[in-house]
Amino acid sequence: VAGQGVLRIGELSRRSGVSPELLRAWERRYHLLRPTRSSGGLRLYSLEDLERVRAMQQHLASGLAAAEAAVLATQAEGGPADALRGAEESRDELASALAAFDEPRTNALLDTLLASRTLDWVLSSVVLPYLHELGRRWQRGEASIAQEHFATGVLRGRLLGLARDWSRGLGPRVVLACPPGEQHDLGLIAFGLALHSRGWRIIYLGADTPIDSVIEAAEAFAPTSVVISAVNAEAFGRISRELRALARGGNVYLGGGGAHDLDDIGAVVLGGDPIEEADRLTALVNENPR
Ligand code: B12
Repeated sequence: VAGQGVLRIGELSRRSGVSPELLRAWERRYHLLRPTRSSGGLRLYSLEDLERVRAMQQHLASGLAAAEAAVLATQAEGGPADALRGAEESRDELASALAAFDEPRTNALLDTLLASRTLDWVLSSVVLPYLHELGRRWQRGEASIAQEHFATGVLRGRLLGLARDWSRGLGPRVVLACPPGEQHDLGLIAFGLALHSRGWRIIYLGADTPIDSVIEAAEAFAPTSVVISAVNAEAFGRISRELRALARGGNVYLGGGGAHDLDDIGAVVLGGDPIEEADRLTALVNENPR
């Protein structure tokens, strides 16, 4: 149920990466949070509260003062029905603009969405579902290779635009890469963006990275985590020996469609979508800071 309290302050803090003290300050100063009370008088926060905290973090990261960021974070919200309609309409509009090779219309739509919604929402409600649907249409022969290449090119460019300076900050560092031969990096980019909005610093090596280069980066940057992603399990299989050695460090994670049946490697599989796994990795690291 929308607005219903389900999270205690500690859980809200873990999921957002914001300390309980700061959350309470935002609640007091800006009414950013609207907790309900449990029968025992405990404050309970809703998923909408979590959304507002994320919006606040994104506006702060883009350089706004806290008071301004709070105004935007509390305004951007629509009711749940609105949000649903917005998502479907936005996906349809994105699909039709891209199918028509209309880059300006695509960019204008994305500009509007990014100005009024959180990045998490735009990724998980519009861009990622659109890419899934594009993949299905492509497999059924309903989208041409030209349309698919055009669409993924435009979206990849936009996502990397949002990624500018994502290596900056003070949070935990993560190295992101696809294994040798793997070109599919859109999921990994979305994951990097979701992590960055949760405070992480991103060292992005991207598609088709030699495993030796991943190892070198892990040595050079001493990242909190290393995440490797592939659509195909064979891409992991080909480098299983090196991965197993790397995973002895205890901080290696595998994501994407190919991240299954990899028990012998000793890495943690991030089997969900990029946004929920960004939450999970953030929570794991907050529980066990290295
Ligand atoms: C876009 C695309 C391309 C683009 C990639 C652009 C880019 N920079 O990423 C280009 C044109 C380069 C391409 C090339 C090829 N592709 Co292609 N491609 C696709 C397509 C249409 C969409 C993939 C995508 O980005 N989806 C969006 C992501 C986010 O969704 P997802 O992959 O389903 O991932 C889910 C989860 O796994 C998770 N996730 C994904 N990544 C990550 C990362 C992390 C860290 C986490 C936590 C989670 C996570 O999130 C998603 C759920 O929300 C799919 C079709 C499909 N059905 O998926 C084919 C598809 C993946 N491609 C395929 C193939 C075969 C190829 C080619 C071999 C085609 C060819 N003959 O040239 C080449 C090979 C390239 C290579 N060597 O890697 C096959 C793969 C089959 C397989 N399992 O092996 C697919 C499934 C199409 C098909 N049915 O044939 N492709």
